[in-house]
Amino acid sequence: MDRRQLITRSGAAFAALGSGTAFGVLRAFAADTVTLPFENGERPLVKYPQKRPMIGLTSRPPQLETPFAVFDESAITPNDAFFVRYHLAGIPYDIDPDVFSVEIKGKVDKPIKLSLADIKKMPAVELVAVNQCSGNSRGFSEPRVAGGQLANGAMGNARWKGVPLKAVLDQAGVQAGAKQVVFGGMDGPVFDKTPDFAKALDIDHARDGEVMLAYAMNGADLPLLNGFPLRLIVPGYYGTYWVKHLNEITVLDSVFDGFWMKSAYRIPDTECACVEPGTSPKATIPINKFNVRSFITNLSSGAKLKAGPVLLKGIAFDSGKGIKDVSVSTDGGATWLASQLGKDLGNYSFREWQVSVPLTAGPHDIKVRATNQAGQTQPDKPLWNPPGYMRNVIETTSVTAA
Ligand SMILES: Nc1nc2c(c(=O)[nH]1)N[C@H]1C(S)=C(S)[C@@H](COP(=O)(O)O)O[C@H]1N2
Ligand SMILES: [Mo]
Repeated sequence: MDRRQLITRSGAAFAALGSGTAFGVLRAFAADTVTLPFENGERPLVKYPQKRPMIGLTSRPPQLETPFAVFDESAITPNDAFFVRYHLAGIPYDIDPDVFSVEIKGKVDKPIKLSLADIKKMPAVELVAVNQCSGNSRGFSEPRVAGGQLANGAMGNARWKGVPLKAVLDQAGVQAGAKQVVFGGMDGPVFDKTPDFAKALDIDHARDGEVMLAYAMNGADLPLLNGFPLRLIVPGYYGTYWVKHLNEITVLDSVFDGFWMKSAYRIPDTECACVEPGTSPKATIPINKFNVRSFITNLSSGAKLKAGPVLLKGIAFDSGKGIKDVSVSTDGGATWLASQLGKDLGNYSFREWQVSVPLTAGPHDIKVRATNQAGQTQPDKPLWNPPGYMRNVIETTSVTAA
């Protein structure tokens, strides 16, 4: 099968998703369910083209969470297990990569349209980086908040290949006075009145050489549901900026005031991006960089273990300062033991860690806490904000050894 046939085929599979019957059949295959550890946490395991069974949050549009066990398999999240987040139901299921182009316009000397082939001819760059949804772990918010009730699977780490956004902007020639760059994708609203999804970055950020237009992920084309054939990669920033099916780049001489910047994806304008639980912030700013997080991946709460040495392993990440230390506690946080960090895949990547701890007989609250090169770490108590963004409390895994 050549590439064209393959695309057409997967296009057909996706087109079928749009029709009631085929969709019903697919749903009927979702025999298995999982229960996430919060109220109303029952979820079907659903199967989409190019994906293994994933935790289904919504079906129109598809929103899929990665089963957490995947994070124990490797520091790189496989394409078929990478989470999926969409806002609008009009997803471009049938994209022809030979016809696709991205337009660069607005405050530029020379508006241009680049085909995928044009982009692939440019010098390529590669970067391993975590993509995490702002609302990852939102389901644990207390008091509970509106929005997708996600556990910890709305994140993933991949090796992205593409071209620097800067190189593309330079081709068009950004004019003096440019303030922001707006990114639009091919998906859109269907019947709903929700405004089209568009995100903006400040011009200096857009030209930092790190923000990238990616056409490949872990050595393969992007899966359709992860933005085929081209998406934005904004290292260290929440996934909301990582616009998929990217076909419009507009340079503005003003601050973009679209709904998804002005009204949505905003955090309290406070040091912790948090407010007193249940209250509203006085002022808000657009969500931006990741805070520090760490997880144990090889044990889950409720596990029964043999007393004696137990190997703990997991992952940590931050916004790109780099992980300096990951420590664990087996006594609920009274004492901490440093772990050994695994292979360094770059500052924007998941960093693996592991450590053997002696577990005495009885119950243990095992905690993990990461610190980055800037000295930033994780809070003991969850920080709260109304949209349930940026959860990064020190995670606790409760096990019993006998
Ligand atoms: N075109 C488009 N791009 C998008 C979105 C979207 O709805 N449409 N959602 C954003 C959000 S909020 C997240 S968290 C990431 C998720 O990327 P993924 O679906 O590849 O995991 O895509 C971002 N890019
Ligand atoms: Mo997101």
